[in-house]
Order: sequence, then C-alpha cells, then structure tokens
Amino acid sequence: MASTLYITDLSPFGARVRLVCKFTGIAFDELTPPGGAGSDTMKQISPFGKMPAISLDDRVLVESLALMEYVVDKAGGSPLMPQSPERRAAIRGVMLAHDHYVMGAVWPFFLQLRTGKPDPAICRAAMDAADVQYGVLTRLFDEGTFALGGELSLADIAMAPLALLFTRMYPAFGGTAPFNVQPRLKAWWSAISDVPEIADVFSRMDAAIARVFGKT
Ligand SMILES: N[C@@H](CCC(=O)N[C@@H](CS)C(=O)NCC(=O)O)C(=O)O
Repeated sequence: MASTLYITDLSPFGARVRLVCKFTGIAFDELTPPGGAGSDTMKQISPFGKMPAISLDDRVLVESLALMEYVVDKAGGSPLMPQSPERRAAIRGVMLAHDHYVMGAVWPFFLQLRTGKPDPAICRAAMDAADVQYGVLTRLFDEGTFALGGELSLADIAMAPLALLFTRMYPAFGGTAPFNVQPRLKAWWSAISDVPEIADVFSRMDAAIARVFGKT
C-alpha cells in the first residue's frame, strides 16, 4: 500500500510523527504539502489542509496524536506506548491535555505569527497564558525526569517539538520559555534534549526556524 507523509521540517506537529518513526524504524515517503499547508490543493488531499497527514490508497489519516499511535501500531508496539491500560490512559491524558489546554492558550500567538506582523502584546499574553497551563500540566507528571517517570513515552514526544519552538520563539517577544524557569519543566527539558533521536529532529527544526524566522 502506498503511503505518503505530508510534512515540513518546520512543523512541530509533523516532528512528532517523524520522531515516532525514528524510534520505531517505520518509514514513509515524505512530501511537502503542495501549495503549502492550508492551501486549496492540500485540502484536496486532506480536508482541513493541515500537516502532518498520511495519505494511503483509500483514505487520509490526520491529527498528529492519532498518527503517532498509528506508527506505533504499525511497528507492532513500542516501549513509547506500554501495554498497561493505566499507563496508556495516563500518556493519552497528558497528550490531549497538552493540546487542549496549553495549545489552546498559545494559539493566539500562532495566529499572530501568521499575520507576518505579530502584535507583541497579544503574543506576550498568549505566552503568559500558556505558561500557566504548562504549570498545571506538570501536576499530571510523575516523579522522575520524563513526563511519566523514568521512561520516555509518547507524552514526551508530543510535547517536545512544541517546547523547542517556544524555547526559540519566546525570546523574540521578550519572554522566557517555561522550560528555562519552572523546575519540573526544566528537568524534563534537560532529559529530553539529551535523547539523541530528539536532538537530531530538533536540529532539523532549528535549521528550518532559522530559514523562516531568521536568527531568533
Ligand atoms: N491538531 C493538528 C494541528 C496541525 C497543524 O496545525 N499543522 C499546521 C502546521 S505545523 C498546519 O497545517 N497549518 C496550516 C493551516 O492551519 O492552515 C495536529 O495535531 O496534527
């Protein structure tokens, strides 16, 4: 079955899928969304036009959190998503809470970036709101370095690329990313940054951030 992953190096949501592929050894043909993410052409491939998306012969698969689990399933399982129902539910809970509450809070910042002339006050307010939600999210974390204890999981991989983007972008708007401030997030950031697969995907994202936004 043909399968194509629509992705760019800049996309933090795409980086989630790329990371799970790296850890599991699953590979897809990769393409940049034709006409760009959100274009009418991309909407012919995937209704909302967003990346990442995986196009199969008979359907398109969307939403990075679902795609991460799809890649794990294709690999026949992975320690990133252990078998215990409680741990699986805990991992999914952190991933979904991150996207609902942290991403929900920071969304106005992304919308401002899209305008090409971001309003610094709106950006700062979104960053402050996201910092609060990050603080709440860490209350779901276990003791230990990674989000859910000593083992890397899909929860860490879901959070990592967004954390990288924020760490690079916050200073451009006079902010300091919470990963440099809040102790639990600082410990988490240091642990995930040392994982070679994550460091490798981060360097691809960093090169893309520098290309698109210049030196942040
Ligand atoms: N909830 C989606 C978000 C994906 C998303 O927003 N992707 C961005 C690129 S990083 C995109 O395609 N933007 C184009 C648009 O919103 O039109 C996911 O997790 O896959």
